[in-house]
Amino acid sequence: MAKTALVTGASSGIGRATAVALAKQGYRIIVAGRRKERLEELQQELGGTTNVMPLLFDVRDKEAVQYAIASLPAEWQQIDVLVNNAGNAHGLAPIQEGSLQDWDAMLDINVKGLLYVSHAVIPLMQKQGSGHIINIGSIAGKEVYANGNVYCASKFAVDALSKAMRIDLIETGIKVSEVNPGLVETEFSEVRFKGDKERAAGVYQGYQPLLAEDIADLIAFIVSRPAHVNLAEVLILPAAQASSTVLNKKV
Ligand code: NDP
Ligand code: 8X3
Repeated sequence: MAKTALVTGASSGIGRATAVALAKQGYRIIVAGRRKERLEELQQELGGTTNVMPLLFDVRDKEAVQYAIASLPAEWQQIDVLVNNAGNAHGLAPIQEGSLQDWDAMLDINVKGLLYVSHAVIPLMQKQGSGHIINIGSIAGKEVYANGNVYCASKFAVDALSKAMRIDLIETGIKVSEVNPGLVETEFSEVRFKGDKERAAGVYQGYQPLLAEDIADLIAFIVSRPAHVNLAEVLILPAAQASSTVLNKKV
């Protein structure tokens, strides 16, 4: 039977590209997100390649997460790969000017959402004695930058949780990897700047940012290693980026 991957945040950016890359590797894919039409469109697109199951839930809603995973047909409950990708930055402001709503969104989605999905999927992986969890962290979880405060904190939490999961799950047969991208051109900045497309586009001008497909290729590589190998943590940057704040931008 084909292996199954569950990708959260599959309606856009890195998650969408990851679903496509894993489908090409022969995985059946559970594509999760809130935007139904986007997920159904992806299901159509991949229909000729593999079986795709759209799964609608908001990762902030623990009951909805639990219910969605529990209601999967039995043959889809053997989840071999979980890509904990759903997440975003909301706002970019000094801590003294931060919005409580933005802070709640980032901590609830990026940290608690990742925990809720993991809590629902880990027992299924434990039952089968194998699995691979890929958490999408960020360079923002390695280095804090000006005005990044709570987004950075949420990604530092993903870093801590990835290390902690690797330790706690060591005897279960479940591998845990963490992928930490630098600047990737997706809808990320549009969400961060609340729909301001011009400001968002400016983030990626003057250099070649990473593409969502670059991260997807890496994830496909990580899950295709032999059983005894775990690429535990990878930092992946555009060639023009040296750190969170050092960017060779020609504008
Ligand atoms: P996008 O905005 O393109 O995609 C974000 C995805 O997350 C969407 O599919 C969205 O789906 C989903 N999502 C957001 N909120 C929720 C929610 N409450 N419940 C369920 N799903 C949700 O951004 P990226 O692809 O860039 O981001 C993916 C991950 O990569 C994030 O964790 C981000 O922090 C991380 N990252 C991004 C970088 C970048 O430069 N772009 C760099 C480093 C890390 P929907 O709206 O349909 O629910
Ligand atoms: C996304 C990359 O540098 O915008 O995590 O925080 S950055």
